[in-house]
Amino acid sequence: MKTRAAVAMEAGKPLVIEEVDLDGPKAGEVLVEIKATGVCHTDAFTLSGADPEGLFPTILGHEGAGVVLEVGAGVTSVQPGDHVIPLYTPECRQCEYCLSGKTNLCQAIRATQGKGLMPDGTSRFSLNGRMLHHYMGCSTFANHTVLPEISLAKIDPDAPFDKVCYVGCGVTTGVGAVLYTAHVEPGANVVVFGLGGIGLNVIQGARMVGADMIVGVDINPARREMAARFGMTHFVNPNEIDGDLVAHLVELTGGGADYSFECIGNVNVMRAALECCHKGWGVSTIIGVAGAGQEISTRPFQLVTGRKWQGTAFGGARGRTDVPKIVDWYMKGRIEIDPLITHVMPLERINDAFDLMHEGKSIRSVITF
Ligand code: NAD
Ligand code: DAO
Ligand code: ZN
Repeated sequence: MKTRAAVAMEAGKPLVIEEVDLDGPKAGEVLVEIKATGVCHTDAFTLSGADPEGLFPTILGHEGAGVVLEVGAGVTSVQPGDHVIPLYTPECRQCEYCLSGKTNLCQAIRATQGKGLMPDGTSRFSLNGRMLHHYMGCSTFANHTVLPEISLAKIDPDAPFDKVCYVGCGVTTGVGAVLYTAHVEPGANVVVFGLGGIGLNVIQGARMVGADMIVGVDINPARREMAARFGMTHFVNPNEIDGDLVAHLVELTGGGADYSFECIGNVNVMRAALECCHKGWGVSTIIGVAGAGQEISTRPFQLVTGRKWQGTAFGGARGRTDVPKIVDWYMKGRIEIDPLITHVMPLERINDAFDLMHEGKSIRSVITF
């Protein structure tokens, strides 16, 4: 079939809207009509050429929602008409990683997904006879895409596509980091570095579990209002305080954070996030993705004295199990999404969504088909 897609022909160039060819689903695969997709920093990171694993030409996008149109042989967990969210972290429920119960990093299709291919080692997309790579196993910047069955979460059919597409990455990453990775408990004090599309979801996750003090740290004062709406109790702009940021945060929290989250991708901030944690028990979770080749450092005594450093991918969420629950939380009003979607536009304007992101003017832009 033919479908409309925004194609990244090469790094550093704007996306081009094309009618591309899409082969139907093979065994274990599903054809999905994408109804809406968010535009995330990770798409921009890959498009910029800074992603060492970036492959071109490709169809980017990993934060979508849509409807199942057709299933390949052997598919049992979804059927035509089901509403779904594509998962860049699949959940096969059979691999060593899934069965461990200790991680959400299913490895069932890791090797081929990392090469921009379907599990059989081929691509379903092409343009004028030239193969196009899949992206993060999703390629949601296309009106139609093909995914493995294990990469689809079936969701409430009443959930609005143009809102819950954000659960495909940002919401789950932020809220999940609080619930599934850090296991923040009621009454805890929490410090969140970076109040963008991820950090604001960490804030609302912390509010949802009943955290006491929720401190937001950002150099952009414009982020203060939205963060307060999502549950932030104290705001710190590193450019407006006297002296050392870590000392300031330790004093503000009465000894240090029980939990801190780095939601920027800055290795210097990652260090501050660890070191503002409480001696003896503070846990710092890295969410931000740092540039290729960058390294983190601290004095080992920070760890010897009881602080813990960890990271999280997709908020530690097991996609097929947890994503439908997060959509239900939205439908029941336990979490908010609508105010975070600051811009909605058609596929033809997708390059504007990247511009708004780079200018810091959007939290999330959503493309509707
Ligand atoms: P964003 O640009 O929307 O937000 C970043 C925020 O950090 C902005 O508000 C900015 O003003 C602030 N900031 C920048 N430098 C700062 C500094 N030195 N001190 C304090 N604040 C500073 O980005 P986002 O979409 O929220 O993504 C955040 C990070 O999370 C990115 O690195 C992204 O790649 C990563 N990410 C990780 C996962 C995962 O699974 N681990 C998933 C999605 C995104
Ligand atoms: O299993 O080795 C692996 C890779 C898992 C990739 C997880 C993605 C990490 C977060 C990147 C940003 C996502 C938008
Ligand atoms: Zn698995």
